[in-house]
This record gives sequence, structure tokens and C-alpha cells, in this order.
Amino acid sequence: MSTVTTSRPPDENLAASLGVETLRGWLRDMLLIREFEVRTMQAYQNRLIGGFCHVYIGQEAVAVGCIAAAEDDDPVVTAYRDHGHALARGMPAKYGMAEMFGKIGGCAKGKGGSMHFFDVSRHMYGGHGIVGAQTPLGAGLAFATKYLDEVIENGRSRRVTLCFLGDGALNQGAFHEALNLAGILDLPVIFIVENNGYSMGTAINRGTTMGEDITTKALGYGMEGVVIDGMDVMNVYNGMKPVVERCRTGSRPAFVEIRTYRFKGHSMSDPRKYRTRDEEREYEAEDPIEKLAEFLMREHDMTDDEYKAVGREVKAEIRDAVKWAEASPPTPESELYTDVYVEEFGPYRGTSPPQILTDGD
Ligand SMILES: Cc1ncc(C[n+]2csc(CCOP(=O)(O)OP(=O)(O)O)c2C)c(N)n1
Ligand SMILES: [Mg+2]
Repeated sequence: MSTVTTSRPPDENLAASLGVETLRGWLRDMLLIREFEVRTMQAYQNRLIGGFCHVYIGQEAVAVGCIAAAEDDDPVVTAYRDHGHALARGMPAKYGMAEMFGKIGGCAKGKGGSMHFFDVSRHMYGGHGIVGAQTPLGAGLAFATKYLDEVIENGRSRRVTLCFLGDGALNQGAFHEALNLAGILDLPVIFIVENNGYSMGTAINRGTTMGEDITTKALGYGMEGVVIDGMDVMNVYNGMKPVVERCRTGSRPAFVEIRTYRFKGHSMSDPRKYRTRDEEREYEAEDPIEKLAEFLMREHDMTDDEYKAVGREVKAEIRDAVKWAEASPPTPESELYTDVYVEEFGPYRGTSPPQILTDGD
């Protein structure tokens, strides 16, 4: 029988069991994402970045808390608002910046841009621009790991796929197909809805049935549904950890709604006329970075100087990333037809364009 639960806030033992260094690490990770996004917006305005670009400011606790609750080789896949997930997975910032600058040093050789951050060595499988398109990919990744871990490796390990999606993806056909498949095949995948309340300018209750209670959608596919407050990283970790472990041991999919808010517009060109400044202020007061910093100062003797020092450190790291991206050469035309097909199966890597077959239909 499927259930819906609301994750309870962590008790005081959580911080003690995690250790203060872990919490300081999360603070640094969230600050790094924030600074990356601030510099991304500047670079976009200075026309160093083109195309679609969506920043993650306000949602940092979601990627950091979820990825901390998983193992390093658990696959991650997400939508186009992907910078935070790649950075939380440990991808060096310079590869992301160079990607957006259209440079060969980028994580997708400058061919994917902001919406296609990939780092297969860290099990980060994108970055996808079509709303909901990553949900079948999440099911597919989970199918692959289940097969490899259980059949080939004889059950020695079991990886769990984290498949992030926006609330707008709930209304895509692909989302429902992926949930059905995951349910019927017992796939170890967690569908994590980053519910920031809006799909571009459409508030969730205007576009989605059961908008105030979306975990009910999981019940129809035989999955458990969990609701988590996403404006506090300890809360995200605390809510996700048992879901990840249940998914790992039971090989059953799960559905998690993480309630969050994007502080900026949908993309770089959004005057945000569909919401009020009062609403924005209400969420800005819940800033997950400030919340963790205050907690560390109050409970774990972090000083203001220490906090500022971390801020300076991440600023320097992102400044270097920008410099590195600027110095990286533009992606040459010769790259146009490379990486279109997987190397093992495609004969075209690094060569002339594929021939278009004209015989038959
Ligand atoms: C299939 C498809 N339809 C429409 C779009 C245009 N589009 C881009 S982002 C977006 C909103 C999606 O919102 P949500 O899933 O809530 O993610 P968020 O931007 O809030 O992170 C839409 C409709 C698209 N990229 N793909
Ligand atoms: Mg949304």
C-alpha cells in the first residue's frame, strides 16, 4: 500500500551525527553555487553567454541536500536548471563556465551550453532542455544500474538514480510513462520534484491538478510520496536519506516533493510580473544559505570572520573559473559532428558528417 508522508524537521542529533565539518562543507557548496550563478548572470548581461540560461538561486539546499544523501556513484539527471546539481556533484566550476561561454574546455565541449551540464565521470547525466524529457532517462538509468548491479554484478551493489524535475514536468506525458514503467519494473529511481511554485509564469495551481498535494500522483503508480521543506539543507538531507536507503534496499521507486522557491526570474529575460514583491520577500527571508550560516554560528561557534572567509574563497574560485573559461579556445567547427553518437556504436567520431540514407523510406 502506498503512502504519503511529510518529512519531519531533523532533531538536534542530526548535526552531531553528521559532524560540523560536513555542515560547513554544505555551506561552502551552497555559497559556491550562489556565486557561480551571480557571475553567470553578469556574464550573460555582458554577452559572454548566449542562449537559454536559468539560474538556481534560492534552490541550492535541494541539490546539495539530496546529493549528500546519495552515494557518489548514484546517477543524477535533471532538467535545464542544472548548474547547482553539477556543482553539488563536484564538477569543477570552470568546466561549467566554459560550457556556457561556448568554449572547448566546457563540460560538453561548449556544444550544450547552460542547459546541458554533463559530467559522466561523476555520474551526472545532464542537463536536459525539454521539460520532462529527463524522467524517462531517469527510469532508463535506473534500469541500467539495476541490470548491471543485480544481473552482471550478482547483487553486489545497488545504485539509486536521483531524477530531478520541475513542477511543470508533472503535466508532461513522458513523466507519467516514466513513473508507470518505474513502478511496474521496480526500478531504483527517486523522482524528485523541485516544486518552486511556478512553471515559467504559471503558478502551480493554475496548471496542475492537485497542485497543493502533488504527491497524490505517486499513489497512482504504487509509489510512496514524501514532502520535504526545501529551504533548509539539513531538512532536505534528513528527509531524503531514508527514502534513498529504502529505494536502495527495496529496489522500489519513490516520489519526493521538495518545496522550494527560485529567487530570480524563470530565465534571464523574465520581469516576474506574475508574482508580488511581498511573496518574494517572504521566501528571501527563508534563504537556505543564511539559515545554515546562522545555525553554525549559533550552535557551533562559527565566527563571522570564518563565514566571510568562505565567501572570499568561493568568490576567488569562481573568478578563476571565469578567467579559465575566457582563456579556453572557442569550440572549432570540426567538432560539429563529433559526439553525436556514442563512440562505440557510431563510425562518425571526428570525421566527416554522417551520410543521409536516401534508399527506402
Ligand atoms: C516540452 C516542453 N514544453 C515547453 C517548454 C518551454 N519551457 C521551458 S521551461 C518551462 C517551465 C518549466 O517549469 P518547471 O518544470 O516548473 O521548472 P522550473 O523552471 O521551475 O525549474 C517551459 C514550459 C519546453 N522546454 N519543453
Ligand atoms: Mg517550477
